[in-house]
Amino acid sequence: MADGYEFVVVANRLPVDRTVGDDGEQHWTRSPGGLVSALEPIVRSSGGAWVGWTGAPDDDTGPQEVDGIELRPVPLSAEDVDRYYEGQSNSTIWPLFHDLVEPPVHRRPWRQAYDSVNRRFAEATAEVAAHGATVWVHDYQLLLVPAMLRALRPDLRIGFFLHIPFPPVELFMQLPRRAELLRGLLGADLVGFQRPHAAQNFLQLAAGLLGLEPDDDRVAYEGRTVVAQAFPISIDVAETDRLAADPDVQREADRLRAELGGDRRLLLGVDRLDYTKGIEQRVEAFGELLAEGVVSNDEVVLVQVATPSRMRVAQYQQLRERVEREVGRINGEFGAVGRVPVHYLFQSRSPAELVALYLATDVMLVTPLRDGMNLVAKEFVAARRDEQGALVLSEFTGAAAELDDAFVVNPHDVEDLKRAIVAALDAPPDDRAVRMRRMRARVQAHDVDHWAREFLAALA
Ligand code: ADQ
Repeated sequence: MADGYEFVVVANRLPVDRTVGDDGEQHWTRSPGGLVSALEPIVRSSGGAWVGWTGAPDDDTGPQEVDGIELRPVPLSAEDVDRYYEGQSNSTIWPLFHDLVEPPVHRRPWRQAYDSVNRRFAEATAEVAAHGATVWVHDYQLLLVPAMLRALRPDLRIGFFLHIPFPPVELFMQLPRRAELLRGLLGADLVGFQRPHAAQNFLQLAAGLLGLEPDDDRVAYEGRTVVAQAFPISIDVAETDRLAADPDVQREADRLRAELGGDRRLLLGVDRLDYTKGIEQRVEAFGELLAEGVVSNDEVVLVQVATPSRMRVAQYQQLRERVEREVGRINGEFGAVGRVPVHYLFQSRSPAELVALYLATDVMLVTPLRDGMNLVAKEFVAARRDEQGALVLSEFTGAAAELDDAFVVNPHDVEDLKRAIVAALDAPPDDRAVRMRRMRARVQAHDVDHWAREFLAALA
């Protein structure tokens, strides 16, 4: 298209996964996940393009159209992946923006790679966007892109959405070249966050670091107005509901329950294996409840499904080892032949399999130490058409602001975790149903499509 695209999404990853067919040819299929399913129809109907990395290092795949979306791959070398992605994005910015749950690592070559990859994303976007087009940039890997893109293309309308928390001023101030990162974001017309508190942190930082003068939810910067607001993300509720209503999925839920010991109550955790998700603290709390005899291996079972994630980063390998050791210890101490208290799956599961697990569950444990939103909590609620099942939810997730009918917990406090698990197990069915009904009403009224439209309306 000679004149470019009217709507461009820019994200670290393209919305497709590569598969190799029986014919040996490579094909691209849409990645699962709410973000892709929400944005895809908007990108397609507006004649849009998506700029991102294919996910494979040293991949020279050229531009191509998949399902009506123009894909513009930004190639990354193995060194870029190492420095920009695993380094600056996932070992510096990720832990710092999550309250220093792990110590961030600072390396100058990582920052240089982050700059140069962000510049390539901005250049690729400047090439494909039509005059006056709307561009939506996503997440912490691309904090510098809005300003770089504006310098190249002042005609564009630029939105940015941060999927993870935005830290308080005193934490952000620890970042080397903090003013440059902040100026990167200020290149956008609209900066969206999961929570109002994050938007306030951002505006306070603009005041403290650059001496700008915010007025309510906006700030004047270089002759423009930058608006900072919260747009809590959600899930594809209709798709989760469809799966939950599917007789095959329901049969699988029944099978899982029987397999785990039909009379045992099921506790479930589903997360990427990430130190922000509070998996260790959750397993530790369960271990203490067993040790104290508050629950027994005959009554309760914990299933923890943890998707492998960022396994080349040392902190993630160490977390994996700690979790596996603790699970082994608990099963060794409290298990019996053919019956263990913790089933730990270091695996990714299909959406249908996850929904079957959600349906089989008595108490869902979503206990991150810090999380921008947490979609698992919303998926669990959307799946429970039977209005049963209880949700234990960390107050440090974005989701807790919306789902305050959950059993809300401070996951840093193992005693509080234990209290919440027991309260959720002991809650009478009608109390659980009242809580679940309220949470379902909230999630149903705010699905991911609603989120995308609100953001784009504010940007327009
Ligand atoms: P994540 O940190 O990845 O997302 P989350 O919001 O929970 O966290 O989303 C995880 C997704 O992966 C969910 O859709 C879940 O179903 C899926 N998933 C988890 N474990 C899985 C498994 N074992 N197998 C298969 N799928 C699994 C980041 C931010 C969040 C924010 C989202 C969206 O950290 O705070 O909610 O982006 O903005």
